[in-house]
Amino acid sequence: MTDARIGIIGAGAMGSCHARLLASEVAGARLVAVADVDRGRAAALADAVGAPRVSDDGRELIASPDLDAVIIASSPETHEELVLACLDAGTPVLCEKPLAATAEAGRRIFEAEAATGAPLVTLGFMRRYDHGYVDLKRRLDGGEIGDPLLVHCVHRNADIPDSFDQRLAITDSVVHEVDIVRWLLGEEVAAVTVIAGRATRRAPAGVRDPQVVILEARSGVVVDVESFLRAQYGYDVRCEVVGETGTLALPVPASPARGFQDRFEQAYRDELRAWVSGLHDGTASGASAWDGYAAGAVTEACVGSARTGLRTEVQLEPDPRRGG
Ligand code: ISE
Repeated sequence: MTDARIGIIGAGAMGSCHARLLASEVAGARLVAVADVDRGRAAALADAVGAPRVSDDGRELIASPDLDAVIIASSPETHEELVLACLDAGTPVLCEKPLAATAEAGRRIFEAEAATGAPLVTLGFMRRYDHGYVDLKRRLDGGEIGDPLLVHCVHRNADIPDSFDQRLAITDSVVHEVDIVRWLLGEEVAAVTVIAGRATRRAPAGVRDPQVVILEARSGVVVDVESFLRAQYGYDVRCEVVGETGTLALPVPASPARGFQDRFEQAYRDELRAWVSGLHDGTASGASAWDGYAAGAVTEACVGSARTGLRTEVQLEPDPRRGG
């Protein structure tokens, strides 16, 4: 196959990150169109990376005949409609998280994809490509510490925009731990509890910052996630798995990263490379539509628990591919 022709919807931070990586660091793909509701922003990005076409309408981009695949990096409430349009067109799509605004919408996408008979949807959970996490999973799966018992996670951002609300704190940020823990442990989350204590003076109005999210996996493994959105000193992501006979942890860098694009640049690049290579050989890699739906069901339970203060069970439909 010649270069896969890619269109990007959303010319904000993540759309630009993907566009730049595609243009300079990913072989086998060519960016041919950029769409954004703000046409000027789409044009500026298209210009910067040499993409020939610009649109202010994501659906128009998906309908164009000269595309092999689409990246969706527009705002979360647009994801369901756009992913479904890609599925209608039979076009592979890499969608930034969340898969959809609600778990129910995620389920609809999963079902629509199953009806096409092809794994067309990939979710942008880039941490699955981070060398530290990949190594941790390899060693865990290799039995190095026996069965996992506990997982301790830390997810600190130096800062987040004032527009962040309590829901986004979970669905935009903690969702990464939800996915990576499901992936590391190879099992679903059964119940969650969200606890907020003393808030930083800098917490945006209405946001519980920092907070601790407890995830209980079906096997009984307990995961604690510290989410701190305005930690100020830098971007810091940690993970330690405690097993029967030892522990495994992500390497801790000598100094904290500036932000997530800096910390996870290698992961974003490898995620795109794997996706593009899958476009060529017809295989799927990375997080699937099911993973997007399952993560959405867990974050929905977290948002509920943060509101009620109660331990909340995750409402996840049985996975038809595994019978449960
Ligand atoms: C952002 O959207 C991300 O995906 C980052 O990885 C995360 O650290 C940040 O909290 C989110 O807002």
